[in-house]
Amino acid sequence: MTNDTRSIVILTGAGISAESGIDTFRSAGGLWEQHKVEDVATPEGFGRDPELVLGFYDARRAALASVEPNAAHRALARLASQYSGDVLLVTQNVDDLHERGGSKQVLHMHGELKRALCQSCEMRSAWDAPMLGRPKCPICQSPSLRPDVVWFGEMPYQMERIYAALSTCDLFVSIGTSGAVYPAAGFVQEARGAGAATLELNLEPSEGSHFFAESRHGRASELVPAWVDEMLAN
Ligand code: BV8
Repeated sequence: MTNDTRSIVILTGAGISAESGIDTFRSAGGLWEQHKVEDVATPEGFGRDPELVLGFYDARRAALASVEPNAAHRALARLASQYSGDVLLVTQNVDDLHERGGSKQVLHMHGELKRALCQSCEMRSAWDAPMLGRPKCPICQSPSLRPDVVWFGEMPYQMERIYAALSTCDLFVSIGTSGAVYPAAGFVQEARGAGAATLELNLEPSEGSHFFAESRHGRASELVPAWVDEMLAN
């Protein structure tokens, strides 16, 4: 890597998909207002009432067909394809809007609505249909599918790869997340501790705003394209 290229780690949250029409978790009327977290996003909740949880994720998966990526998703795809340095896009989101916005490599640390995890063979597969009605696992045929989504108390995916990138990146950018959930909320401290510059792009100051060297507040569909233009102009 030449001196002027930089490695960037980007973390996105529900706020980047808000203008596409996907509810965030903590805004008024958001996902968690309609359901208690412990009922729909924990293994215990799934054990207590699997139909409630399968229905909750079926509805969110089906809703993907009626939303589109927005300018923020598209701008991040443009950055990754045109930027001279490395760009690692990590998302907490389980929607597919980064991919549909043109991003080629997306690290879904909390899994994806359009993937299924089989509790019998523990294999993961692409999945776009309802899970209510207990469809068969495409690999082992047992009716034991659950959403391939990381619930509270479960280990997020690819954490070693994320921490390795945070320890060497020059810039960490957090977009559209409240900084309420760990370990994602701790990434800014990891990056800062390793000497990276840190930037928050969010509608309002997040819970971790004070950890960022710079914060810009506004809508992602405006802030992100403007930031990408800046990065590509340099
Ligand atoms: C784990 C997938 C360990 C499911 C999700 C104390 C310290 C450290 C940890 C803990 C702790 N107490 C408890 C824990 C553990 C827990 C945790 O952090 N709890 C919190 C509540 C304190 N964490 C976990 O359990 C994690 N696992 O720690 O494992 C372990 C160790 C060993 C072995 C096994 C395990 C797993 C957490 C993952 C949970 N899954 N999602 C699903 O999607 O249904 S969490 C979910 O909420 C999201 O994925 C995301 O991660 C999180 C936060 O949501 P956001 O994306 O930030 O959305 P939010 O609505 O909160 O905010 C939106 C933001 O956007 C706002 O700031 C808003 O202002 C902004 N915005 C809105 N509109 C716009 C906008 N910005 C720009 N433009 C706009 N238009």
